[in-house]
Amino acid sequence: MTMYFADNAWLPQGWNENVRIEIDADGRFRDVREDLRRDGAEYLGRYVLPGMPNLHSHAFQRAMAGLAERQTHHEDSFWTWRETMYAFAGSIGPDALRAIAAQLYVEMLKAGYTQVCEFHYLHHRPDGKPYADPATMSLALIEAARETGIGLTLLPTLYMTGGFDGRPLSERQRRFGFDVDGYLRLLEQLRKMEDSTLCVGAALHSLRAVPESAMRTVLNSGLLDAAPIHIHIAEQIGEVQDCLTLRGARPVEWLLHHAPIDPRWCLVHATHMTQEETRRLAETGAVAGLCPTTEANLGDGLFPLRAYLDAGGVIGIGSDSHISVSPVEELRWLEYGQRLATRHRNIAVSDFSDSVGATLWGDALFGGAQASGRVIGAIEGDDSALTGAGPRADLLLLDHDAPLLAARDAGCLLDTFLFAGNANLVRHVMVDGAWVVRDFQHRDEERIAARYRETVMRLSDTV
Ligand code: NGQ
Ligand code: ZN
Repeated sequence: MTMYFADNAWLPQGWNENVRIEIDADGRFRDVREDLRRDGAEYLGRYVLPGMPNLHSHAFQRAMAGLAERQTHHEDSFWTWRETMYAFAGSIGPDALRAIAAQLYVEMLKAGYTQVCEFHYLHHRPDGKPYADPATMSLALIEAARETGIGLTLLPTLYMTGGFDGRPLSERQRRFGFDVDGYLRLLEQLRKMEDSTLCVGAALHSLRAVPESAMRTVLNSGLLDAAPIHIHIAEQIGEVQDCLTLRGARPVEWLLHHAPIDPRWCLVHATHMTQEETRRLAETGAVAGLCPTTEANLGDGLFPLRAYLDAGGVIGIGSDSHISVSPVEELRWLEYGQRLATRHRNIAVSDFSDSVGATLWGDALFGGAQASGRVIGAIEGDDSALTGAGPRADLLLLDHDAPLLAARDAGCLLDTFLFAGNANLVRHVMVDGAWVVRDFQHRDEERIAARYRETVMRLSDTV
């Protein structure tokens, strides 16, 4: 049992002063109370925040950041980027995946993400044949997460067709493909590995890649019960048009009609929605998984944030293609996109807070935790003293020595952090009760970076 003390901590109702945080030997919050004296507790610092969940990641794509920013066609688009991405994906085996993911997870932790949802579809060998153990690539991600200490929500992804018309997978897509039975066996195998830092959910790659009957079989399999279910949806206009043509409805509209959308679901992107879809999605309590830096990078479009928040919608953030790995940048882009489009300021505020930074950080914590499964996303005590299992102790400390944060009280701290924090302000990070980042350094960053360098050097020889 360790007792910590912070001058200010972000508790479920917002900032509180003089907070004592008790963490038990199992890495769980036991008791959290404000307005107390330090009384011999270990001093944490001035500003303690819950760790941020990253609700959408394709880890392997981190190693191609910067390799798709040159014109390949007169009208480069999401679809031409996807060809570059597929070519790159073809070079990644289990060792490379582990090395890339571990480096990425170190960067995530240093930026303040303490949980990552891996939307994982790189299942088989590049030629499409399964590995001897069909979970080989999933296991590489689990190992990478364990090495770095980040919490992982693994979302093995069902991918079956190359488009709404049910066409077979292209050659480059073949390694993503599973039939439903094989997929359910993989889920079952991985579910057995769950522990305090590993949660296994499920993902349907997209309506393009999963036929309706397969979707039903997975949803009715009884394997998912309370597990999170993620799906890519309505990211591109082309997808909306194809869905209208072949299924007679827009993607979000179709999904709301044909699947039991509820708070277990995370709809990734949900960029292109009518007002009606926006309101109806918000009413389900599902999470809209927003990935603003990737959506900007790929030219996707802008999510209808104000209308969705007005309807009570839940949001979270993901770094997706990892063109950027920073919750600060995701949330800043989310707000700036809206400002540029509407020519107004201070869009993401709520009845609870007029601060954009506090609203966005708080909303993304809540929705990110919901999309991650069993993570709480809050610093709070164990109400159920009977179970003895409080929320997992994940937190981060901002660098209170940074000149930028001088003369900032809690009221404008998150606004300063999100809008002006370009140099990283995340100084220490704890996951599951253990320090993984201390004074801006991850506990194993040199070894992991050396292995990453070697790996990508080798890849660049082969691609
Ligand atoms: C993915 N990424 O699965 O990695 C997708 C591209 C697709 C994003 N949508 C492939 N950002 O959607 O078909
Ligand atoms: Zn994605």
